Amino acid sequence: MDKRAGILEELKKRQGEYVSGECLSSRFGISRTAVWKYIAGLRKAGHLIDASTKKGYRLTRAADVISESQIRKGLKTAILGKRIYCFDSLDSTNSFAKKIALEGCQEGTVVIADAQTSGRGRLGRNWHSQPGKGIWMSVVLRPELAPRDMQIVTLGASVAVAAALEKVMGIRAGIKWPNDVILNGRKVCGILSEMSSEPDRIHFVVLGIGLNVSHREGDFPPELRDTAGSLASYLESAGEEERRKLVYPFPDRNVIIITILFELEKIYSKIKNNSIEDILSRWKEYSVTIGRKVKIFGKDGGFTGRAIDITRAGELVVRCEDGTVKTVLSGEVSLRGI
Ligand code: BT5
Repeated sequence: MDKRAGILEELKKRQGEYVSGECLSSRFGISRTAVWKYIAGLRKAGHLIDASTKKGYRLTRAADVISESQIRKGLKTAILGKRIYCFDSLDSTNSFAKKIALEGCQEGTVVIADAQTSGRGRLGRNWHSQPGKGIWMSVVLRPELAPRDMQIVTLGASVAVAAALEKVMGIRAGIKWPNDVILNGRKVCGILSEMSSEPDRIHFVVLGIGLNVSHREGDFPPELRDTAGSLASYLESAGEEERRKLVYPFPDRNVIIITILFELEKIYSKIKNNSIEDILSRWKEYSVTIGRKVKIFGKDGGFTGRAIDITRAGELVVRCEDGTVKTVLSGEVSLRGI
C-alpha cells in the first residue's frame, strides 16, 4: 500500500478522532512536512480532513473511492464490466479504451479514471474532469449496426444515465438533444461516442460517459459555472418538497456506476434485438427538447421552430415557423431553447 493510502487507512480506523502529525510521521517513516503533503493530496481527492495544529488530523468524511472490487460486488450484468480497468488518472478514458479496443479487448470492457488530464467532449471540445468528483468512464461495445445507425448507442446511453439517476437517487433528470443529461437546467452529464468502422460495419464503439457527482459550484472553472451542475449541487439547491422525494444517503460512485452499467446493458440488449423504437420512445419521455421552441445554429445561419421528434439516426425534427419540417444532425448544428 502506498503511503497516501496508508495514511487514509489510519485516519479511517480512527474516524472522528484526531491523529497527531507526529504519530503519522513515525508510523510511516516520513517527515511532518511530507505528512502534510499527503494530507493535502487526500483533500484534493475529495476527503474532508480537519487539521488542528495542536491535535493533528481528523477525517470527517471519507471520499468514496472507485474500486474494481466494489463495483464487481454489486454488478449484475452479463456483458458489461467482465473486464474493468480503474485508474487514478488517465489522459482520457476514451483514448485508453480505443487503444485496447484496437488490440481486440473483450466487448463490454469498462475503463474508469478518478481524474482525466485531457478529457474530451465532442468536436474537439474539452471535458473538465476533476479528481474524485465525478464518473469518467468508457465502455467498449461491438454492436452489429451499420455506422449510420450508431447514434442510437449514444441516445441510449443518455437514457441509461437518466434511468440510473432515477433508480439510485429518485432524481428525474431531463435529456437535452442530443445527449446532455440536465438537472435544473444545468448539464450534469455528457456523452461522447467514438467508433471505428468500415463502410457498412462497425468494428467497435467507445462510449464515454462523464457524470459530475460531488462538485460544488466553485469547483467548476469560471466559464462553466453558469451551465454545469453536479448531483451534489442539485441536491443542495433542491427545495424541501423535492428533497423529500430523493433517496438518501447520497450513493457512492461505485453504486452509481453499477446502476448505470445495469441500465446500459438493458438498452444494449434492445439494440441487439433491434428494438430501436423502445429506446427512442424512452428518450422522448426524458427529453426536455421535444415540444419546445428551439433556435438552431448552423454553418449557414440559423432558424427557429418547434422540436417535434427524433429520428433513428438521432436527427432532431423541427417544424419551422413557415410550416416546413427540417431534420438536423447534432454534429452540424447547435441548439438553444427559447
Ligand atoms: C460532451 O461533449 O458532453 C461529451 C463529454 C464526454 C466526457 C466523457 S468523460 C469519459 C470519456 N472520456 C473522455 O475523454 N470523454 C468522455 P460536448 O457536448 O461537446 O460538450 C462539451 C462542452 O461541455 C464543453 O465545451 C463545455 O462547455 C462543457 N463542459 C466541459 N466540461 C464539463 C463538465 N464537467 N460538466 C458540464 N459541462 C462541461
